[in-house]
Amino acid sequence: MPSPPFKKILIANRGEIALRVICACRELGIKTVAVYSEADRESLHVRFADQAVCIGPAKSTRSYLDIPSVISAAEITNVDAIHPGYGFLSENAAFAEVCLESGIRFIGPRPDVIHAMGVKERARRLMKEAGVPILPGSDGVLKSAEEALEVAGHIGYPVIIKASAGGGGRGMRVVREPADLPANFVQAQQEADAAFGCPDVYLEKFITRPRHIEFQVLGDTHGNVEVLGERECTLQRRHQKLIEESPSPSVSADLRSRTAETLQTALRAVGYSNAGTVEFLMDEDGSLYFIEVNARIQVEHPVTECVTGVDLVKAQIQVAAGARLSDILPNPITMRGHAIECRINAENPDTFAPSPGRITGLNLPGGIGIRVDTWVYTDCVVPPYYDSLIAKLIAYGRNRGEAIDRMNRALDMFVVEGIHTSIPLHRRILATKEFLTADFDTNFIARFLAASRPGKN
Ligand code: MV4
Repeated sequence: MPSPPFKKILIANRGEIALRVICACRELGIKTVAVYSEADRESLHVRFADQAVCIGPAKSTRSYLDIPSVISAAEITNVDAIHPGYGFLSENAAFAEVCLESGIRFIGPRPDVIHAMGVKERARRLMKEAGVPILPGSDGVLKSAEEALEVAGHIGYPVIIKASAGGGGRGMRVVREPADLPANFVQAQQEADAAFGCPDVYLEKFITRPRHIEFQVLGDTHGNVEVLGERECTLQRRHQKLIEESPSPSVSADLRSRTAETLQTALRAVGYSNAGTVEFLMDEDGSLYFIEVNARIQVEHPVTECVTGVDLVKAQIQVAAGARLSDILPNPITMRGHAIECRINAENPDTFAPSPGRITGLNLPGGIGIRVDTWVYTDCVVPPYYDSLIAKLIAYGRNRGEAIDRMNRALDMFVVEGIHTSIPLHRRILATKEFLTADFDTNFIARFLAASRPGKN
């Protein structure tokens, strides 16, 4: 093996993504340090890391989100780099800055780029300047309700007001007529200030029945950016994705290559390095419009790995250590086959209430075309303090039909006893004609649940 890019990496996360990073490190010959809260003492990421440091109590603000605790653990164990995973500190520019100041490589974009992408209105302007299509809307932050009325009058209703510091569906308000705009504008500002400590809001044309499509990007520290196709992430409930796939059934080869080319130029211009995701909405005409950039590895990255053959986490580590994309990626990057991911959550499939507790029986499916990224095992305890994701079930095949067949049989053979999971919900969704024909928009899950509620049907 060539000499490893780093000697030792700390993983500032928990759950399946912490294990996913450990897998990449082991293949690269890199030692690992796990950090864990008191609730995660028995976790597999603790067991499979070379070293582990307890960084605080169960509550994440006092453990996984506590910057001084994470940095202390990194200094005590003398790591070269920190992988933040997703969530927690992954898009915290101040954390990335502290890492660098402490002489620890942060496995992600530069702090200034993380910060720029986190200011949604600024990311929107940057992408527009770089030639990426955006929705009609305000040119930056709205200064007053009067300005909001003028812009909305110009572009036409409905419009959506978004918090510049928001993202992922937080801090948004749909306005359907001018009479409702002034009050919503003020409330949106107040909510944004309360939630994010910043009252800035901007406005866009509201797409009523969008599809959510995101492009995977990867940049190195030498100014090169590559695009690794897209993912279809339309199937969500309350901004929580349920099922993702790659390629998107609604993106043509032509739209894919044109979008990839535009993104490559745009992200080079902003100096983007490491893994990232560029989110778009697709309107009913099939046009894509930029909405935001996520400056991290995402939960659903495995579907891209399945169809491109690229280990994205390994690539993140390699580019953070200074590798050139031309030395680590296939040329050209191609997409082959089809992959689908079901997020298996510890929750009641009818009420969506969290279902923490002990897993008393477990069978993980396997076999050809199946990948399971998980952190659970028989007799483990799912704590109530964190997100409810217990496993990602990924099925891939030569085409979408084969991937669906494999997903169905893997869901049937996936057994979790002792807690409730979303497995039954996935089986119902996969049986719909809308899923089979990929004829859906972001409102589909809500419509499906309303139509199939117990009592109805
Ligand atoms: C929108 C929109 C319609 N029009 N923007 C939600 C998540 C955040 N990233 C952006 N979101 C939306 N932005 C305009 N101009 C509808 C949504 C939206 C949504 C987007 C993707 C997936 C699911 C969604 C559910 C509700 C609303």
